[in-house]
Amino acid sequence: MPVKTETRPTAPGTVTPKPRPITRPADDGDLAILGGRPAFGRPRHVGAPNIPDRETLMRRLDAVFEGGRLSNRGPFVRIFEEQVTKLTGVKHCIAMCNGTVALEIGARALGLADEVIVPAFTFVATAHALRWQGIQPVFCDVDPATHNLDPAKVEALITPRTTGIVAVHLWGRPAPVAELEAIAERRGLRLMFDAAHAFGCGPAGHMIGGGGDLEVFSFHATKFINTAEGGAVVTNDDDLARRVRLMQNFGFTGLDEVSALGVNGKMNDLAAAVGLSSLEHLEEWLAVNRRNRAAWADALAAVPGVELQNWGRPENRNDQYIVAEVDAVAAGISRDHLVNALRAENVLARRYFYPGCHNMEPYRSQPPAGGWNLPATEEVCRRVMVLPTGTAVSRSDIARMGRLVARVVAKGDAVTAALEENS
Ligand code: T4K
Repeated sequence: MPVKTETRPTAPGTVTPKPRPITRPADDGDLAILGGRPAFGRPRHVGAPNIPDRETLMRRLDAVFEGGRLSNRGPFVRIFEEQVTKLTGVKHCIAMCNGTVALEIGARALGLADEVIVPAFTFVATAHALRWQGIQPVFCDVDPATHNLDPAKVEALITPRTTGIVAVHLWGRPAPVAELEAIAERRGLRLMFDAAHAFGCGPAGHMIGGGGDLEVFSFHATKFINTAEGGAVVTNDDDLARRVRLMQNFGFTGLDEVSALGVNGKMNDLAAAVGLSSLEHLEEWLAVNRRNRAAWADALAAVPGVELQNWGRPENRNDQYIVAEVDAVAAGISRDHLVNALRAENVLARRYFYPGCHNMEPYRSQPPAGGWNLPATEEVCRRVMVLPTGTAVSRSDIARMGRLVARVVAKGDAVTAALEENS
């Protein structure tokens, strides 16, 4: 095979990669996809939960049961909310049962209706939270360098029916907050940030959370700070906070008094106990995320066509996702074949957020006249591969997984032939 060099065009904000020859890794046995044994006996996941110190957690759970207050804003939920406001520097935090319901309530409290501009390159919950209440998501393209909404393309989609913008801080890297706030203000639109990935981005007191009208965190098990299931709305707007809290608790304003339409979006106290115990590890787990990212950067440095997404100032990111882009030409293997070969080794890489919300139902069946125009989203959907990280993954695991990526790439033709023969 000829020596390949990196030929990928660079996007603004990325460092120009140097051409580099393929280095052939030592071959230790056949790849699983070629008939060998899987390299890992136990799967390595993208979203394996970080588990807080169990003794402290068990003491908190005991206290919940002893106190007999399991839900309806018990003491642990209140402390959790306080801690989130302190860390983020945002005035109000309303803890929720999950991020999706938090987005739904946030959208409703903001009065979003008709059309709302949203990226298609996100977890489908961002779009579903709108559509669930009859709002039409209008999918906007992303910046291929950052994977976040492209403000210039947002402007072009605004119509008289547009009521708001929902931006996502994808992968735990800030979206262009100031630019989007300027557009929202100029055009009289509401602005909500889906910050499901973005807890702990930035230093304490200046963390992501105070952008737009409100922001929404997820504390799902797969997030690096988790409450098993959970989420939160954070906002600096007193009136909005009051409305969100009302909506989250059936609209109750007194024991027997309901003064607004509401649902049940409450976080329970067992979840908050998990959250508080997780928050005690915040700095430690951020350090693990950064350590793992550095280990992945080393492990992939010599692999042609597999590039770690490197956008954003390191101190502003939480690095909870390890996102690589695969250039099929430079790598000599497609992203999908690479992912499948790794999965056969029990390295459970993911294609998040393939194929893009616009290619999922109900959006796929109801494109606008002329179809969706999302070339950067399509391209990113073809290239992205998310790799295992978190406290369940060690540095030596990453070195081994990196060698596996290199071996799959080095055997790209054989792996492709094997996968295509079996399809
Ligand atoms: N907005 C954005 C941008 C989001 O990414 C999300 C959620 C939301 C909104 C909505 O927030 P929530 O309502 O979920 O709070 C997972 C998560 O379920 C989802 O929370 C997350 N984003 C999304 C990116 O990832 P799946 O369908 O990929 O989950 P699943 O079951 O395949 O799990 C992922 C990996 O984690 C697997 O390899 C297994 C492993 N895992 C998972 C769980 C739950 C574990 O090892 N242990 C576990 O307990 O969606």
